[in-house]
Amino acid sequence: MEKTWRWFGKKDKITLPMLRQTGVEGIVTALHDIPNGEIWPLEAINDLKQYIESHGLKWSVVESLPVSEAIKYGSPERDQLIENYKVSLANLGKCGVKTVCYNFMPVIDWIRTDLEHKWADGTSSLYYDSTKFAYFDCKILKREGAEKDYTVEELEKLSALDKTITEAEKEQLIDTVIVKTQGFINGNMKEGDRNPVAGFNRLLKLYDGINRNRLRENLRYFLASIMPVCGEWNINMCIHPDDPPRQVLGLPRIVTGEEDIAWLLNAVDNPHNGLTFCAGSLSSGIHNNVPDLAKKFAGRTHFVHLRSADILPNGNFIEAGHLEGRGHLIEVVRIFEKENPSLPFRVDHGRLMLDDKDKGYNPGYSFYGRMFALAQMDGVMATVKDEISKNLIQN
Ligand code: DNO
Repeated sequence: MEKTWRWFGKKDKITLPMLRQTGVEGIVTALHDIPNGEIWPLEAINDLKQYIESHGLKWSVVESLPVSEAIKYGSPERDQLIENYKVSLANLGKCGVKTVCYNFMPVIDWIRTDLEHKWADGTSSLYYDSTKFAYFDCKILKREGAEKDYTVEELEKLSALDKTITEAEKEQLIDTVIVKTQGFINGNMKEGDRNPVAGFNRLLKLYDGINRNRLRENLRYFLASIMPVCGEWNINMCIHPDDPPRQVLGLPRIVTGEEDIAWLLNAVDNPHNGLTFCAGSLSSGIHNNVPDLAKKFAGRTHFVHLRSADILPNGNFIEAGHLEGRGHLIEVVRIFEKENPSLPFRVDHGRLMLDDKDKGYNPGYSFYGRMFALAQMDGVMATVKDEISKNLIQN
């Protein structure tokens, strides 16, 4: 598979010359300065593409061309926003950038409650603590009726936390869930927002009355509208699974596992409607067997995220090492190398290690940690290629 790396543009402290030294072949990026819903101009796409190429790399994947909330909840402005999206796609197609990752998660993208969960060796990983998240929902957002989404046991743990949590810890939880994880990825939230909780609650309100079926229909509508442009420019759309893959904060999530993925690929049965196979997101759902899903959906996968999670007995999950956990990445690499060796993959989320923290990289997007994981995956890939050349892999 093609080795790619998520790079946040010219402002990223991890530069393209640094990436060249790690053996990266392709870049995954976006026009991060353009607000959600606005057209990506041809010149801006071309500029960035040339900049990447001037460093001996190529722009392999767009992650993400964000889908505006109005398209997700389906208000009348959606048609204009979809028209804009189509123009951006055509502009990308004209520039030869043909793989586009996006997601259809309402309001909030990936969810973590701790950015620096320590391992004994001094490195740290991202972490999801279900009690802290329930606390965020019931006591910080104070979402109406939230308590009914939790079990008695979960509510007891939440009350216990309420007795010990400090104001500073509350602030940190808000900063982690709303600002730090979303800010650099999802145009809804920005660093420096004065009152993130109020802004977040305003966004949640927009989804009153939107259930799973409505959200599915809105996704179908969006995909059916853009497919002709994707066909004309040979663009592969690849939806990112929900992270974690379950309903949260009373919001429906519709890319959580096998049944959802099968639904979405059939709902718009066009090879340009495909999947970002994020082994990490899928592995944080206890219902998912990641290698099985890879086998089932390899033919419609256009982009792969290699990372892995472990679910703990108390329901929390931690980002495991890339050779560990429920992602079973060795097996996943075997499946994709056989099915489509030209697929781009990126290692996703590395640990914080060495002086990653001092450099102030984005959560999960460390340099040394990701480079370490890339080396691991590179080794796996070389082994798998060798197995394939010797016909050692059985179907
Ligand atoms: C988190 C990422 C996601 C993903 C977007 C794709 O690190 O995997 O934020 O990039 O959801 O649209």
